[in-house]
Amino acid sequence: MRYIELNQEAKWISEGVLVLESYFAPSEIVKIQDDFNKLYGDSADSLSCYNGDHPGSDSKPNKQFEFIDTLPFDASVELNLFSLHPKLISLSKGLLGTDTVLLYQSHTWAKFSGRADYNQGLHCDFNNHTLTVPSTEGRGGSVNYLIYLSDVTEKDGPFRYVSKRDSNEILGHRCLAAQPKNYAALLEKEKSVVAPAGTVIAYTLDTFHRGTNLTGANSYRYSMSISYKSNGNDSVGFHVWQVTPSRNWSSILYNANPSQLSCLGIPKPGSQFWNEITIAQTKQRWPQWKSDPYSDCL
Ligand SMILES: O=C(O)CCC(=O)C(=O)O
Ligand SMILES: [Fe+2]
Repeated sequence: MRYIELNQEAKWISEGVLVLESYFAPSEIVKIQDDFNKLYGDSADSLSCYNGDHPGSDSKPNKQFEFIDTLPFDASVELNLFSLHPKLISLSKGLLGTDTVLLYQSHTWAKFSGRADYNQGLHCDFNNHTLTVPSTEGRGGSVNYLIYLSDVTEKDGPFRYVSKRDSNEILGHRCLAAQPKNYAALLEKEKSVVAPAGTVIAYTLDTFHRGTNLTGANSYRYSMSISYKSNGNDSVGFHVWQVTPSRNWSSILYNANPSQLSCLGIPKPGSQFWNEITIAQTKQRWPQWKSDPYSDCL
């Protein structure tokens, strides 16, 4: 089955970035935006929490990561299922070129003008996704998404990137860090993603990109950072979902379908893992989990 168009596939492989403008229609994100409003408001003044650390990271607290939350969210079922949206799963299958994909990162992120310095240097996102380096094989086995959940103009801190074609030309093939001598040339090639809410930016772990400052007087930017990988790609990871069993996983467990649950590592119906014992005990743990598709395959 083909999940993405051939021209999208070619662009993804040659450029390392695919921008899908308005991939989610306004009606598909209205509830998500409502949740962002409840979680973060449209100005940092309404918020009191200060976390300031990139979840899962050992870097020093950094204010640009202040308003980040990790799945599962203290929010609606819709937001909790958004990173498992069937359209995102099939896009991931297309980009990764495989039928079995895993969700390995899911964050909400709100930024507010004047609240922090969101300007980043051009970088590749691999050092907190793998202990080695991005794979050179085929499509690299993982995809990062930045999904805009508010309209992003040039004043709202747009994501900027340099296509792999351009960075390869400037830095040489497969360079993962720019040097002062070629940084200006790289910056000259960067493209800004000015796009409406619902836009999906897919990028590889070896693509140069950066966050930028919000320069509007009262700007805010809502986004989600989501990553998928091919099943079996053990060298890449970010969250270990089961490390937070006391958080509210039930809205996901009770509402996601088997295909969505499989992206969290829950074996699909028909898998050897499932038998009368494992189904009954999983049902005890999650009483409203819909076990029929699993029992039907025994
Ligand atoms: O938020 C953005 O536009 C990009 C952020 C980013 O690249 C990062 O934090 O690694
Ligand atoms: Fe990044």
